[in-house]
Parts: sequence; C-alpha cells; structure tokens
Amino acid sequence: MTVLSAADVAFYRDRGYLVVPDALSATELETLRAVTDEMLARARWMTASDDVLELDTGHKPEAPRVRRVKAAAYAHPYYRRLLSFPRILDVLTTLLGPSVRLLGGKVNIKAPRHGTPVEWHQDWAYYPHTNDDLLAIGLPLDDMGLENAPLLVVPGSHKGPIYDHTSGGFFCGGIDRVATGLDVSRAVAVTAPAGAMTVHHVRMLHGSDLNRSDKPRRVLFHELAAGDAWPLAYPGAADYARLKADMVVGEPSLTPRMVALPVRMPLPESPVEADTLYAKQDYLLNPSFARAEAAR
Ligand SMILES: O=C(O)CCC(=O)C(=O)O
Repeated sequence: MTVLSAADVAFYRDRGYLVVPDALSATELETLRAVTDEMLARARWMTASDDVLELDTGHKPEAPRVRRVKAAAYAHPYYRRLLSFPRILDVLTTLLGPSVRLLGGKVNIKAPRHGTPVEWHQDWAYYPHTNDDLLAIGLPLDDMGLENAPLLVVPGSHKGPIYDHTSGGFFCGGIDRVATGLDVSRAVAVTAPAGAMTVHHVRMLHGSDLNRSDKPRRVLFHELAAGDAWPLAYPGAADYARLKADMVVGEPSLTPRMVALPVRMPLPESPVEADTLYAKQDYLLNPSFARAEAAR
C-alpha cells in the first residue's frame, strides 16, 4: 500500500506538515468517538484531574469540562490499536522508515467557547532524540475548521532553530514571545475533516488558540519516532523493555542514528509539579494566546 504520493512526501519534508484524507473509515471514526465519550463520561463524578483525565478550567461535575485524555495509548486499547490500521501504518513507515516507536499521545479537547490554548512550542523541546525522524499525527474527532481552533503551524520551521522553552528560569514547554522575539506571522491553519489525519514534524513550531466557536474540537494526537532515534532526555532513555513494548512496528535499534541537530534539554524542571503541557504552560510569563473568560 502507498497512501502518500511522492509529492505528499516532498511537501512534508519541505514544509513539515501534511493532511492525509480518509485516514479512518466511517465506522472507525464512530468507534473513536464512542470510546472517547465513554472515557469522558467519568468526568461527571470528578472534582480534580487524575492520571487519565485532565480537567479544564471552569469544570464542574454538573457541567464537566475535560481538556485532555492523558497517555491515550494506555488509557484505552483502541487508541493504540488504530496505529496498526493499514492506512495509518503505511503513512508512518513511509515517513519514518520500517521501524516505528510510539512515544506518547493524548486526546486534546477544546470545548465550545472555551478550550485552553496550546502555546507555541516545538515537541522537540520536550523530547530531544539522537535524530529528528519523529512526528505527531492528529486524528480529529470533529471537523477541524478555521472557526474551532485548528492546529497552527509555521511551515518550514522544522528546519530552523530550537527555541528556548523556559520561562522564569524553568522549562515550561512554551515559547515566551517577548523573551524570544517569536515571529509566527507566516503561520497557517491545518484544517482537516473528522476522519482525516494531520502530521507535523517534531521540530515544527505549532500551537492553537482557544475555541471561539460553538463547535467542539477534539483531536487524538500520537507522537512517534523512527526505531533508531533514541531519547536524549528522560523518561525512556535506557529503558529497553519500555522502548520495546512501545514499538508499533519493527525493533528498537541498538545503534542509534546520530545526527548533528540543534538541541536544548527540557530543564531545569519546574519546582511545582506540572505533568502535562497545559499545566507546564501555565508558567509561561508572556503567552501568545488569550484565555477564555471562564479561565481567568
Ligand atoms: O491541540 C492542539 O492544537 C495542539 C496539541 C499539541 O501541540 C500538544 O498537545 O503537544
């Protein structure tokens, strides 16, 4: 099977992102939605985030608001299983090579007229590796249009520098627009219908706004690496059993492919525990996106 044309691959290599139509069948999409509804139903009894669900600002048990299903592949087997669907696997092996390892994933949920923004960042800042054959795929559960806070990317930025993701002296997983002089004037919106798949390179500058529309925006993201890309930062470095268990296809290589690339380690760690991107980015001194009214 070859889902991607040579032009698609050239586009991805040059611009750092891609939209793949019809990644999921209608039935697969329905299952993905049903699984997610089932995961989120529990929020009605929750007053604080736990290891699986991260509550959003303004959450009340009677009006639940969840912004993330954490560690998606471990939260529900279907989230992991869809990585082996032929169309998805074919895209992964075309872009990453014959062995592919899962790094992590989540379902990011932006409630209508709400939804915590994702500040500009590069995934590479969170998990630098020995080479940068890493990417994230996004599977929108809802049509992701201009109105409901689509993923924003800066084409070509995956070939540029790695930005400082610290603020106030600590790694906060977001880029301080004042301190770094961040310029995102060339950003484009990655719109995609439900059932399609987005792809963005690990060094891509990306983020997303709050959701100003009446429609939800839910996207399952999985992060993946070539089997010969070894993590430079914990967690995961040197945990062979974990690396092996996380292979989507092929074996982890014991001879990491080393490429000279710009790297910054995700340190120093914040003294306040912040286990997700949103929690870390709360410490960003100069955010780029406004927060929803209820979040203030
Ligand atoms: O939800 C989004 O729009 C972006 C997600 C993202 O970049 C992340 O969670 O790392």
